[in-house]
Amino acid sequence: MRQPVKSESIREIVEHVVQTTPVLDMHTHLYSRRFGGLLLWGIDELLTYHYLIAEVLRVAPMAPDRFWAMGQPAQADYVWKHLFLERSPISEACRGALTVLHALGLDVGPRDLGAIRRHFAGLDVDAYLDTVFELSGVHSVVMTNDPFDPTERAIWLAGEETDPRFQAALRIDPLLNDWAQMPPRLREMGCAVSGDLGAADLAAVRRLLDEWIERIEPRYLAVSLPPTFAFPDPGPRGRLLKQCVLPAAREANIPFAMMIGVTRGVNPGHRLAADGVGKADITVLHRLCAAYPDNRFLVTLLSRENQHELCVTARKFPNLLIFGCWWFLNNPSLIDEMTRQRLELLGLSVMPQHSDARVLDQLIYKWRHSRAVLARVLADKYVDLAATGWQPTDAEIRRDVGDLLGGVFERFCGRSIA
Ligand code: HDL
Ligand code: ZN
Repeated sequence: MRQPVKSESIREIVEHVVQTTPVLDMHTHLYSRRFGGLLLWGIDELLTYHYLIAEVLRVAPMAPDRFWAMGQPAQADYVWKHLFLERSPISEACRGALTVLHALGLDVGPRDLGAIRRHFAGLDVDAYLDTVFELSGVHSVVMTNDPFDPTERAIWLAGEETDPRFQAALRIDPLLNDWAQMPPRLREMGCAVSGDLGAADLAAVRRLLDEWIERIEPRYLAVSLPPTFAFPDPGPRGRLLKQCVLPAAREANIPFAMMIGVTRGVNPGHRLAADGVGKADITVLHRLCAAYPDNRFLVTLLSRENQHELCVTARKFPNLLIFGCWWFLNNPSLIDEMTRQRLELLGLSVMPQHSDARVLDQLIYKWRHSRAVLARVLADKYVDLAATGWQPTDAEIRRDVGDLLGGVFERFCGRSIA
């Protein structure tokens, strides 16, 4: 007769496995070293993360334009003063910066930003890159690659990716969200379009997508979309999706990732921190997943109010994989709520989290904070399981956690996992 495993030991096993299983981080804004200055890292980038800029502009007396007119070190000083010294840094984004510093072995007790800056000034970025991947337990990240950005485009055209820790994703927001501005930008890329989106334009855009899929070998195509996203849609977005994007993804055998619910620029003066959130129409996913059964869709929705219906929709469509606690949802209270809901409705056929890291160092805090919540939720579920007499073995827990931290994504993308 197998001895029942005590719930405490289940919790210990789950905690250890979640903390030590390497992660594939399926959506970030990080760049490998070949992208030079596009890779952001260090204390001043951490402190001027747009999440913190939104928070400091709420509490400090400076007008946004004056804030933006300051240099980055002065902006970081301002954030440190108003969000860390003059009030306790208890928000998730503030705590995150401190988690990074603590993990690096720095004593934040003295609250000495000068000493922290001197530590970072002495770092070699290549060695620091290795340190961050090691401390965060991430084995590889998927970048957000924008071929419509001339700076990034030039780097892709100059050579190949050599760091296997960085995988590509082909991000096509300008194409789908700003067609009116695209013809001159496309012509600069050798994609001769008139703008009328007739057959010739659509064929040219399709060729461009195929060209960039071949060049960067993306894990998926991706776009962020407003809450008002509709499909079918007689406008440019609907026609480009139907005639170019979905066929290109299908023939390249890669998923299409839709990140829906962002209202861009609700307060333009906040610039990168200007975006808001809105509830999307879940029936769009019903129609897309049903109409394109040979396409695979990765979806994350930005509104908390969309989450339950998104789980139910995923139960209906095996070609839909939901992922992450995106942006304004990437907070312990909401990660807990969403992860419980997902495991209860979808079992292990979900990707609970991505980091969305924009600054390299953030991998450390975003994954430490998320692993803590995931371990707690998963342990509860295994304890519930054990109460039925079904004792989860160590090997089963390792298998499951490996799936949740990358394996499910790998299989969904059609790649066997090693
Ligand atoms: O569109 C996106 O991929 C978002 O993640 C935005 O980049 C956003 O600014 C962000 O960084 N959220 O975490
Ligand atoms: Zn993102």
